[in-house]
Amino acid sequence: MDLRIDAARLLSRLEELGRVGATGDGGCARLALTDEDRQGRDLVVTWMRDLGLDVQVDAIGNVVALLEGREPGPPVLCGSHVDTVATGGIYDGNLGVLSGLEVLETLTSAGVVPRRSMAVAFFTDEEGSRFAPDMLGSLVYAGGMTVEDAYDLVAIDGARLGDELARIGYLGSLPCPGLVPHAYVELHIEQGPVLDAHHEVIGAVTGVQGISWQEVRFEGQFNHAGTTPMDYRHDAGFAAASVAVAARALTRDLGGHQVATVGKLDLRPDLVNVVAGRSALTVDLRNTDGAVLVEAERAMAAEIERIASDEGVRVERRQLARFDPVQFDDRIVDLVEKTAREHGHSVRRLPSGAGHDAQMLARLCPSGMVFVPSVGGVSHNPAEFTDPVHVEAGANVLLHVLHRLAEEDIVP
Ligand code: HGY
Ligand code: MN
Ligand code: MN
Repeated sequence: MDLRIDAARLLSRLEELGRVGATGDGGCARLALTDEDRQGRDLVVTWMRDLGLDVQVDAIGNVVALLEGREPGPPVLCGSHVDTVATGGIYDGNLGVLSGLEVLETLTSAGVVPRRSMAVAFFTDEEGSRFAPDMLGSLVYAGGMTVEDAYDLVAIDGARLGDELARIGYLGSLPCPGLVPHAYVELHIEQGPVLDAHHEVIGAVTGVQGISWQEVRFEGQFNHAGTTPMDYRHDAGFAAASVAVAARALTRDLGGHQVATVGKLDLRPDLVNVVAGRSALTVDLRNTDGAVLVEAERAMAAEIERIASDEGVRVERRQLARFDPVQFDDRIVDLVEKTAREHGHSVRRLPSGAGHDAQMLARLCPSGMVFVPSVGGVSHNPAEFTDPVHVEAGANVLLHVLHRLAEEDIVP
């Protein structure tokens, strides 16, 4: 049967969900567990319920919507996330959730009852921007963190995760860790430049690079910007800026896939004529090679200590997230590549530079991802864009990969 998704329906839902938390520049902001996140969740749950899916919420707010299969047993699961960063586009995460919903709607409309149950999920706080670490909901789903520990996480705005989950009405009853799926496949935009630069349509994602997030706090001495001679200063602002420069230099020294980002930087009192007595910043280090990532962390720690000592400021570091590189299941990667080719699409194998819920599901079951191109490699930016033709291609590849997994005989 030549099943094909309804591209117009999918694209229209992407636009509609993108209007929730709209930032007025084509993007949207739905930080985890904010009112905007709740509105986005509610809209997607309404679509899930309208389709007649069995919708359940677990103890960390993950939502799983199930289409019953002909036979009992663990479902084939797909999904992603609907929370966004503050400068979010309309595709990051949303594409995977809405395409999964579209797959189930396509099967239902065609009167197809899959052999195995199939389900689409959205996971809580994938971005980790408000509550670190990222991929939090899928981490708890996979048993990588207890629900109790997750509830006590504190946001960058001071809120407690458990309180926010209850406040938005998504403190569910389904226990965590969650049900082990038969397999998990996630459709996502690449968020990088590779497919777009090579004019390829589908990415058969081989894995996810390692991620290390830390918060660095310096404490020096508030002082007068005019009267304090330079050799009297203990400038926490200079120390913070020096870490950003050192992080960039580290990527040049290590080369290869090493990336480093200082995304948050806060000076106190943040006034033009006061030497900053306190500063706080985040350092995001990533590498596809686990050993090099460890080397990057070691070198960064040494540089931070040197900077603090040279400036005569105190320093404290706190790990916010730490995930080793993940390799996806060869069988799933092969299936994505094969299915893409059968549909006449150019396809490339590549690792993911971004973190994804799939890297947590890979702890439980055979998992993989389908990428579609991000124009110009731009993401976490309102200008994030994927050609509608590629959206349709990715969702159709997802449909056929999931359906094959639902019908296959072998139990991995
Ligand atoms: O940070 C990431 O890679 C993802 O967007 N959470
Ligand atoms: Mn994402
Ligand atoms: Mn993201």
